[in-house]
Amino acid sequence: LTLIRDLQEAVNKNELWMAYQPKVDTRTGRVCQFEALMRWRHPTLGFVPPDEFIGLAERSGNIAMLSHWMLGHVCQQIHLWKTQGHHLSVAINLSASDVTDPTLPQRLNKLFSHYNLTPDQLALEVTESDVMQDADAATETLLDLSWLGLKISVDDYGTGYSSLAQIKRLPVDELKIDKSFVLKLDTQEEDLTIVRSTIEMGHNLDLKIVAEGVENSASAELLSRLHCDYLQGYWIAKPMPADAVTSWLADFK
Ligand code: G
Ligand code: G
Ligand code: G
Ligand code: MN
Ligand code: NA
Repeated sequence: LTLIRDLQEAVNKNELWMAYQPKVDTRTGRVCQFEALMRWRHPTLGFVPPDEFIGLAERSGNIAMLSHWMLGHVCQQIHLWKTQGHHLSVAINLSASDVTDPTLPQRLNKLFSHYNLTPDQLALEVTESDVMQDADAATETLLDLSWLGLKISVDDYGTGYSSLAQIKRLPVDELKIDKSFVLKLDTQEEDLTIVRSTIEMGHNLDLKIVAEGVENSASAELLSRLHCDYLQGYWIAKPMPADAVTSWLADFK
C-alpha cells in the first residue's frame, strides 16, 4: 500500500526515467528504432522491476498517470535528439487501459505538434491479451492511431491465445516474437520451427517481424537467414539511459 503511494509521488519526485533499447534492421545492419522502457528508482528500495510496478499501477488505477508522464517525456526526448541532429524513431509500450482510452490519439496528436515530431518517430507496442480484453474499443483507438500514421506492433507475440486471423483484423503492422522463443533459438529445434513458421505466416499477411531476446550471434544469424526484419536483444545492446544513446550510436557504426 505504501508502495502505491510512493508510485503516485514518483513522477513529481523525479524517480522515474526511461531506458532505450535499439532494434536493428537485418537487411541494412542499421539501427531502425529504439524501444522506451520505464524505470523506477525507489528512494529506499532501489530499483523496482518494471513488471512489478507496471502491474501494481495497472491494478491500483495509476497506470494512466504513468502513461501520461511517459508519453510527454518520450516525445520531449525525441525532440531533444532532433535538435542534436538525430531523427530517431521510438516504440512505446501501452497498457490495456491505454489501448481503450479514446483520448489517446488526440493527446498524441497534440504532443506531435508541440514537439514538431513526424508520425514515423513514434510507434506503439501492445500485447495481444491487452487488446483482446476489449477488442472493439481497442480496435477503434488503434484505427485512430494508425490513421495518425503510427505503426503498431503486437508485443510478446506467441504467448497469448489469439490466432493470427484475429490479429489480422486489427490495424497492426508488426509482430514482435516473444523472447521465450528466441533466447535459445540457436540450440532448441522446436523454437526454431516456431520462429520460422511465425516469420513465414507473418510475412504472408504483410506484417513486419521483430525478434526480441537476441543474445548471441548464432541466433542473430539464424534470424537473418529466416528473413526476420528486425532484431532486438542484449547481443546488440541492453536498454540504456537517454544520454548514452547518441554516443552508443556513434560507436555502433
Ligand atoms: O526491461 P523490461 O524489464 O523493461 O520491461 C518489463 C515489462 O514492462 C515489459 O514487458 C514492458 O512491456 C513493460 N513496460 C516497460 N516500460 C513500460 C511502459 O512505459 N509502459 C507500459 N505499459 N509497460 C512498460
Ligand atoms: O515490452 P517487452 O515485454 O517486450 O519488454 C522486453 C523485456 O525484455 C524488457 O524487460 C527488456 O529489458 C528485456 N530484454 C530485452 N532484450 C533482452 C535479451 O536479449 N535478453 C533478455 N533476457 N531480456 C531482454
Ligand atoms: O562481443 P562481440 O564483439 O562479438 O559482440 C558483437 C557486438 O557487435 C555486439 O555487442 C553488438 O553490439 C555489435 N553488433 C551487432 N550487430 C552489429 C552490426 O551489424 N554491425 C556492427 N558494427 N556491430 C554490430
Ligand atoms: Mn515491448
Ligand atoms: Na515482450
